[in-house]
Amino acid sequence: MSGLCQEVPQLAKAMILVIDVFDKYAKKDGDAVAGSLSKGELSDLLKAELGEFTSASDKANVDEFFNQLDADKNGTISFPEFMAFTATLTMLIQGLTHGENT
Ligand SMILES: [Ca+2]
Repeated sequence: MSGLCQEVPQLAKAMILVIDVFDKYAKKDGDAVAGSLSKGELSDLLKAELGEFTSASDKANVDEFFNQLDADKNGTISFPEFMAFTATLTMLIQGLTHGENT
C-alpha cells in the first residue's frame, strides 16, 4: 500500500458502491429505524438501480417483495437484509450469465 496514485481494488470498490447505494436510499425519508429502507425507498432503489434486472420494480410486486426481504418483519429493510438480497440476486445473475451446470 504505497504510491500517490493508489487505486482502490475492484472488489473493494464494488463493496463500497453497494454501501453507498443503500445509504443513498436509506436516508431519503425520516426513518423510524435509522439506516434502513422503507417500502417507498426500496421501490425507488429497485427502479433506479436495478431496472430490468428484477421484475420487483413492478409496482404490483413491491409489496410481496418487501415482505420477503424483511426477514425480521419489523417493517423496514436493514443493511443485512439488503445484503442477503444483493448476494442472492448476484448469484442468480451469475448463474444466468455463466450457465448453471458447472
Ligand atoms: Ca427488517
